[in-house]
Amino acid sequence: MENMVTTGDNYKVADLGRAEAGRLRIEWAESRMPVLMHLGKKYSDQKPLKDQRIAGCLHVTKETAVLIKTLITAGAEVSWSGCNPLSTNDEVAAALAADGISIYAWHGMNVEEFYWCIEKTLEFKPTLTLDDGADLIATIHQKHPEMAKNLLGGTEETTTGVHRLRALAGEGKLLYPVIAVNDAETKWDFDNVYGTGQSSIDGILRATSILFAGKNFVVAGYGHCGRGCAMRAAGLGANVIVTEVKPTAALKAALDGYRVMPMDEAAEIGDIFITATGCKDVIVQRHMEKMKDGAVLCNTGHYDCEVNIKDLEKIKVSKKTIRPNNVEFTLKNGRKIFLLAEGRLVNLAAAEGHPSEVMDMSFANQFLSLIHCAREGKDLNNEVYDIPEEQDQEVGAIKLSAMNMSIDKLTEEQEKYINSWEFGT
Ligand code: 9W4
Repeated sequence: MENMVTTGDNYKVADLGRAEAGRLRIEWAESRMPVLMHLGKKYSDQKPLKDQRIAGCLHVTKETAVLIKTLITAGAEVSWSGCNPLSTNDEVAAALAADGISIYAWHGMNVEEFYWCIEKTLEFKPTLTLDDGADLIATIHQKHPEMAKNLLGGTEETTTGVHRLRALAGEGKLLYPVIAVNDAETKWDFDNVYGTGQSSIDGILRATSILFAGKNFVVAGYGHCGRGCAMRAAGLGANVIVTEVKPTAALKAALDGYRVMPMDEAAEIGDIFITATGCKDVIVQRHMEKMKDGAVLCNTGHYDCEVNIKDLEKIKVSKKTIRPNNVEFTLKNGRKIFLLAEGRLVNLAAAEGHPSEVMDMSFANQFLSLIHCAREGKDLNNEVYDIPEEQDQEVGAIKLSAMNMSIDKLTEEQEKYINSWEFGT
């Protein structure tokens, strides 16, 4: 189907008429993102991003809109594209375009259109870049290397993007400095546990509205995402079972109070299954055939291959969609299994991803890193830099203060004690 789009001088979005609804979404996110709002206020006079042109390639969501507006408050000009054709919220994109912000993003665009949008954002010759997945930086390196001379620095939001950039830097081919926002403690440690944890449960509830209390909730994989899901499901009264392949991870699950067993055993007793491993074929035919009638399957790991959907298709006699993101498979053995969000990430497809409060910290790191590049970029090398510890602690401190919580401070004597080799036991 041909995409319906509205085009202007500096934007291309699905439908400008949806701007008002987008404004309400953005307003809501603003009320939940105190760190960014604080930083915006702090830098609104000083305008450390004055004369900076930022090209961004990042999911067009209500939270990203708050980041964009904060960058503008700090003096920047921006031009934006979405980093995933399915993650753009068309209402939010319309609100940004209606406010005169340069944005090229609409839900469901094809690959050609995706790269066209990136090219459009490069037309205004950026001095800084912001990436999620490194597609913007890759485009600059492959198609417009001459632009690097104007670029003071860039930032990268995700693990995958940071991997790509470290590989580029490893070959000595990175053309300008980049800061790995992903590796900030206030990003990855909170996104994965609290963000994915809550939003995955949210996705399951939106797609099913089932009661968690008293159910056997099986989590495959006890990394940060698995731990977040287990913690929140337990909070709702579910009996959590963890399956693992790594002894130390399994041990952590056991000592956190959960039952640990192989998937072959868990398959027989689970009511709800969620995969969070990053690996494929975690739930396959032999597991599905053992499952109880009414079992719910979903995934919050990397891809849609953790639950082997081909196997489920193979052993079904019929299937029907019973509500959004919930498909009932009737198996040859007469039992029914419910697959959520087609095995894709249930927290993104059936819910809204990380809550705004969590994105607040990731995006505060983006904001501060771009200011750092604007100020220091000329003196940085063409390397991938980590977020400095002080920045992590600054973001954490602002968040705590917004939550009305104070903490203790080391005395000089305590400081000396913990930093000295002289005091032994
Ligand atoms: N969103 C996404 C991706 C695929 C996808 C077919 C209907 C990631 C991080 C943030 O990837 C993201 N596929 C969908 S919906 C959908 C959504 N389908 C597939 O069937 C639905 C994505 C970062 N983030 C948050 O987590 C919260 N605010 C943010 O900015 C956003 C989106």
